[in-house]
Amino acid sequence: MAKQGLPAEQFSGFLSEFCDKRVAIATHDRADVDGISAAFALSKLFPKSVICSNDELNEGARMLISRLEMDVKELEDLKMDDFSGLIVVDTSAYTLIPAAKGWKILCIIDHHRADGKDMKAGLEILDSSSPSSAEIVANLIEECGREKDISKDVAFALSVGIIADGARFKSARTNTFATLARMMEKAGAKYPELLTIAEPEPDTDAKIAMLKAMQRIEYVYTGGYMVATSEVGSNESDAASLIVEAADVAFVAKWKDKEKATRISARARGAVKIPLNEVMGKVAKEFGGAGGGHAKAAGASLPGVHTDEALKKCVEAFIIFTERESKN
Ligand SMILES: [Mn+2]
Repeated sequence: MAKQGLPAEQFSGFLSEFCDKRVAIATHDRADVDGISAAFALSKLFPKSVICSNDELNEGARMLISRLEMDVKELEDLKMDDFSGLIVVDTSAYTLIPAAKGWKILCIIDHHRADGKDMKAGLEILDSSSPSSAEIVANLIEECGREKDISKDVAFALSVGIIADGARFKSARTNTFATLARMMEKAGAKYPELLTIAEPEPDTDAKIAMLKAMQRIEYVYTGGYMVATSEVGSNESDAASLIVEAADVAFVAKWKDKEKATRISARARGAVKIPLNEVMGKVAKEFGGAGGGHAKAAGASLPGVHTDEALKKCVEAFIIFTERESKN
């Protein structure tokens, strides 16, 4: 049953109930620094906890884990019966963390929009106005009076998470800067140092993927927006972020041979009024896939659909939204 009260009060109650218990703390597959830093910070409040992720990590997450010598296990390798349950951070959708199926979900902390949400927990702290899960977790720990548990390392991790997930502060609010300043102070770290992990140098393959994405761009001007599409073999989200520096909206597709599905990464500039998470949700629904995310950064996984058809559908769905928007 959903608990009443302010998030920090609810979380305090949750802490006193579970701090002695063995809990697993997991983030989504293809973990990023936001998810990993939030899980790492929470793990300090639950001394018997285990941090989990699958081994497909992004580069920043890999760097953060090794720098702070985190012990990260595969959720699949844990014996469910040894634990009281699972805390999930930075997602609330089983499609992004399939290994969570069957687990008792004790708590969800997430900043994604609720479209793709199909997980339920006794305690759910969801704030889609927060640019990162790291910001939510930093504030929760402070508000429950557990600041002492924000060690130098935890503050370092949370700083990196806040910097990494906010699209270079495009989605920041006053609290983002205030929280980041407090965390950086505690971490004693300089911004350039944090940035090397928050935005790691792309490797050669990533650079090639991004350049190829630019060569393959097609674009259409519709509903007042410049909409670009492209296709890559990897780094689709990096490519989408890059393309949207010039276009208003970018849809970048990648065919995933293993899953026999097209993965779409969608990005929009700040002024775009169409929420891409809804566009992705609509496209995913048509193909029986999963889609969602944020208004300006969203994604979808479309089983059995080839990249060109998937991209065509993304643009069509986007146009439908612009037509609706112009009627309002
Ligand atoms: Mn996040």
